[in-house]
Amino acid sequence: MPFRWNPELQSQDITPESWFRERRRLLQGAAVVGAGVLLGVEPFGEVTAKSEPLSDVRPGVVTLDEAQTPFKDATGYCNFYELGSGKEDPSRHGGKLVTDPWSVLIDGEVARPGSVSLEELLKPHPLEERVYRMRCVEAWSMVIPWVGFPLGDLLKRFEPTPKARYVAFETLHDPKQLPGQSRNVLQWPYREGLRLDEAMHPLTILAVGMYGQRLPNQNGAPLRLVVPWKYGFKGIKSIVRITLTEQQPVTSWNLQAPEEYGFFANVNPEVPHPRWEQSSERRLGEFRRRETLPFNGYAAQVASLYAGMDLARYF
Ligand SMILES: Nc1nc2c(c(=O)[nH]1)N[C@H]1C(S)=C(S)[C@@H](COP(=O)(O)O)O[C@H]1N2
Ligand SMILES: [Mo]
Repeated sequence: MPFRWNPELQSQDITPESWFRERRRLLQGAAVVGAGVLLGVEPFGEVTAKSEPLSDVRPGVVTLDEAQTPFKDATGYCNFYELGSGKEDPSRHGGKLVTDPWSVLIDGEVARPGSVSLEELLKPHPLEERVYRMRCVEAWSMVIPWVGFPLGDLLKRFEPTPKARYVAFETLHDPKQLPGQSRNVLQWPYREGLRLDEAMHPLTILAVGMYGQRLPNQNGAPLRLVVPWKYGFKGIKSIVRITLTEQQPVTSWNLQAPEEYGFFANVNPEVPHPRWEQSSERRLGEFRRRETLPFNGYAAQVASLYAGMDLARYF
């Protein structure tokens, strides 16, 4: 699947030095804004996010000219139902999740299936920073500097067979580490899926970090999916299994409420959720509402994947 970066997405000529300076500035800024959280709407409890800096992260080719969401908001206001259904639960209850050692099973329609330690899985993939606009189906949005690498690069290593048409993902299932799994809010493990061309798209990444640090548990440590043109629930956290399939896989939210959450879940201001509009959103830390953009602002890069499809039907 050949792909050329849209020139609009190319980052400016930027030296590593200036980039590191810029990042330090942003991180300091985030700390200051975090202290001023009274201005925001969400009341935050104690946010637990140990700082574990990642080294050898290069500036990515995709960036965004919008203010980054303060670190404290991005790590304190989360959805991770395995750690509770309140937005502050994941940051409070993530402490039992053991992310080292970690391994991922790659199976299904691949020539080289197997269970791989996280280290082995990451080894061939240089880490880069990608600043993405994120949009939750609940109509809040964020701008996050992820650290990760293209999912497609990983899939190619395991050699999808000609039968592979979809990719299915699963989160760890262990109620001792993920206490929310002792309640039947969803059918566990959390499951998500992509069509193979969506999975191979260069904007689709696996993230291991954010804000230059390892992912906090509440954000899906040690490995989570990020697909910036889709609603946040597609971004499955704490992945232990990646399966290439011939048939469209079952996904947790679609199973739970098929009229509300489709398989595709592309951000679409014209298709309301049955219980609320999707035409606008509120950025965490702001009061005003912003207009929601088709494909979350990534239409130039991804709309062609859906050419000819009725997006109101395949929502
Ligand atoms: N395993 C798992 N992954 C998940 C979820 C979840 O409950 N469990 N919530 C999803 C939803 S609804 C959103 S909006 C994003 C939130 O990611 P963040 O908390 O890092 O912002 O994670 C997604 N991934
Ligand atoms: Mo979400």
